[in-house]
Amino acid sequence: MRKLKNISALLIMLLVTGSISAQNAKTEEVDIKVSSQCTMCKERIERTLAFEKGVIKSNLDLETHTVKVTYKNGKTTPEALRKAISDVGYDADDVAGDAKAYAKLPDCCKKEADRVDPHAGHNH
Ligand SMILES: [Cu+2]
Repeated sequence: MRKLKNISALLIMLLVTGSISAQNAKTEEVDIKVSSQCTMCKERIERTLAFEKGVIKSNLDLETHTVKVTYKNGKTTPEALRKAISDVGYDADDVAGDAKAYAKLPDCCKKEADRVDPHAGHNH
């Protein structure tokens, strides 16, 4: 009887440590530098990421052009997230934005040099 008790204690310990390490491995956070310009970009990128497999949440800081993404470990990778952002036309770290998608972005979402509006972004 005593032996059985020890075994169940051991099993419980294994279960507890197992679930703790599973929890640690569950989510991951990554900061990705993006070529966002305005709040429309923020919405577009966050929406894109929301539909991406494994993404729990994302928040784009327009001041720092950085999107913080929380994702399920093993369900996606920072590479896949950068690819998803690139697919809608934005640069993501060292991955250049897809040229076709970028061309379709509204003027305000383009980089200053590419804007049609001559009043936008000529500070120099
Ligand atoms: Cu925009």
